[in-house]
Parts: sequence; structure tokens; C-alpha cells
Amino acid sequence: MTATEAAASVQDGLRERAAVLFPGGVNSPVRAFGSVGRAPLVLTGGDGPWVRDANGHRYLDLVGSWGAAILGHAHPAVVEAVRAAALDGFALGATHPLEVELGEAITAAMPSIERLRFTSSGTEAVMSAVRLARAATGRELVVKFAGAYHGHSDGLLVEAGSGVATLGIPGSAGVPPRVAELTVVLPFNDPAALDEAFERHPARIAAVVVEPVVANAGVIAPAPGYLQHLRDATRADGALLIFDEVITGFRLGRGGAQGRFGVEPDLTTLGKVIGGGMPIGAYGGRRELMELVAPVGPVYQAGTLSGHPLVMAAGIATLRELVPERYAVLEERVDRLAAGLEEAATAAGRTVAIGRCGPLLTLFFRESAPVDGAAALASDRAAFARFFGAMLDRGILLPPSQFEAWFPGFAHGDAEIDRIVAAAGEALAA
Ligand code: HOZ
Repeated sequence: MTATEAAASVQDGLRERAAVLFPGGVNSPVRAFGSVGRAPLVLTGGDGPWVRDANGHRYLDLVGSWGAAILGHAHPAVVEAVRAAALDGFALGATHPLEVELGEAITAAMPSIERLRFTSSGTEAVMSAVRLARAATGRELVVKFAGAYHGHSDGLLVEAGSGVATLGIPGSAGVPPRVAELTVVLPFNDPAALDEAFERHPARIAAVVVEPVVANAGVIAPAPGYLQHLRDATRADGALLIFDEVITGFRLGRGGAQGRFGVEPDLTTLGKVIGGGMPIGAYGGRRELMELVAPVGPVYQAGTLSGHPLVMAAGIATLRELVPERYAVLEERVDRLAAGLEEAATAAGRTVAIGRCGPLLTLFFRESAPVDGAAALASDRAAFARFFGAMLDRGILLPPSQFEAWFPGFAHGDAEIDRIVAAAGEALAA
């Protein structure tokens, strides 16, 4: 066996062991690489914009911990903050000063959040926000949009994006029809469809839950005025507006999508960036709504590890780095990336379109950027799979699905952007 073959067998061996332990060899379906026809990567570490696999190969990473790693991997300030917090013990099961500090940083950046509660994942955050909305309004129906993904709680998996769209399934087995019937699914960016839903179900919709920029069907930007329409229509009916900012929060700027578009939701859910790569979620909103949550109010929600000090430390250290000037630099770099991808596609004679909002983008294999989930689903997935493989072979790790956002972050400098564009040029021409 040559040294290269021996090294290759490290990753293969781990994959084989993982395959007999975990469904599909993974602990979250999006990691399985099934739709792009590759074996799942086993990653052992990362630094800055790079990750490395178990065979020691390095890849420029655009998965970015699925949106959490805005600073890149193993940022020294975050590592140091976690190390320092760990010396004081891990979860103490009581309120901790670091929870207060991260909570204050979030409420300062997002004025619509007067009170919040930390959870351990985005799924929990959205599930809890929906429960709160039902309690606050005394209504049962929830509106979501086709192709949006809000975590894997029962009612929100209907026509979901992310892994559900990647697997090509309409939702999840195991969700009772009576639960799914409480979810009204509408096309994104279609104000008339929303108005019609309110007409069809007057005073029955508890909440409209929306990714203000859809990032789980690939990236789909809201049409001008659409988010304001959601705000006006929910208010007119007495329903709540929930912005799921698990991906957009602190990614589109410190104020998230609500700051960028100037539309204030009733409730906001967060995750990913606010934990600096650690397991986190949060939901929050106006004081009178959040005071319905136990122990003050009757809406029960709890978590043994919520507000974990190591997670809070990573989040605080991350948020300290997120200054407006750096967001501006990131957007300029993503402008260059988008322009470079378009030029590369033109040179190669390929039909592609870029879904984009600020630093979030997806290269779609279709003629125009999609405006809703159905349009995203109509992309040429086989072409994406070939492109994904050609990029991986050139050392660029994209999210392994047409229906995910790319996450360039602060660690991707000009050199890395050039490298991605050059690889895309070759991959599209291949
Ligand atoms: N929101 C992420 C995917 N779009 C979640 C990652 C996962 O499902 O593992």
C-alpha cells in the first residue's frame, strides 16, 4: 500500500464506522452529500476559511458551519474566550453573567427584542416562538412559505427547504396529518397569496413565520416592499409576525434582516452566529409577549443546557468582532465573488443565476434568480451536482445541495475569493 492509499483509508475507515452507527453515516441529513453523488466528508478541523478532512486535504470552506462560522474556524479570540470560560466549569444550571452579557449585546443590536430566552438550537427557538404566538393569539394556524426551513419541529417541516428539499420529499413521515393541517403553506414573495390566506382563515392565523431572506432553498431575496406587506397584513388581522433570523441574524449586519429592511417583527428567532459555532438558539420580542413565557406566564419552555457558559462566551467573543466596517468589506468581497462567478459562467457558456442578499449567495443552475421555493426547485440539480464535484476536486467546499446558501465570511480575503472564482471558471468550463 502506498502512503497515499494508506492516508486515503483513514477517511474511508471513519466513513465505514460512521455508516454502521448513524443513519446515512451522518448526524444531520444535509451532511450526507447524497444529492451531489459524493461520499460524505469526514472533517477533522478548520482554521480561518479552511477545513481539513481526515486524509489531511484542505478545502476552502463555504459551508461555514452552515452559517455559524462568520469569523472563520478557530478564531483566536473565540478560542480564548471558550478556554477561559471552561476553567470555571461548564453548565452550572443557574443564571450566569455571560448569559446577561450576550443577552444585552443582542437586545442592543435588535431593538424589537426587549426580552429573550436562550435555547440550544434554532429548531427549539422557532418551535417555542410558534407556541408563544399560539398562546398570545389564542389561534392555531401558522403560515409558512414553501422552501423555507425553520428546523425540524413537526408543524414546520411541511414543504420545507434545506435537507427536506434536497431529499425531494414533501415533508416528514411521522408528522400526524392533524398537525400538518395547522400549517398553511404559501409561495414566498406573493402578497396576494397572503391576503387570500387571511381572507380564507379570518382571525384563525396565529403567526406568519418567515425567513426574511430565504436561505434554505438557496438564497431568495424578498421583493421590494414584501416584508412590509407581511408586517401590515399580520397587524391588520391580529396575527403575529415571526422573523426566523437563525441565518440572517448578525449575518446581514448586526441588526439582521429586520435592521437591513427596516421592518420590525413581533418575535425573532436566532441561532448560528450568536453562538460562534456552539449549539445555540434564542427567541425574543416585545416584553408583554415574552412575559407569557414560564415562569412569568403560562407558556412552558425549558432547557437543561440553555445559556451554557461556554456557548455564551463564544457568542460574546464573536459579536465583539462584528463591527459595521467589517460587514462592508465582506459585502465588497461578495460583490467580487458574484461578479467573478457571472463572468466565469459567461466565458464557459453556462446558464446560471445568482440568488443574493448582502453576503449571502447561491449559484443557481437556472436562467434567473428564483423568487420563490418552486422556482428554486426548478433548478438543474444534476448540473449543480457536477459543479459541486468539480469544485471539491479543486479544493473548494460548497454546501452539498442546490438548496443551501453559501457562507463566505470575514476570514475569506481577496486571495480566497480569487481562488474560488478561478476554480469556478475551471469547473464551469469542465
Ligand atoms: N439550516 C441548516 C441547513 N440549511 C441546518 C444544517 C443542518 O440541517 O444540519
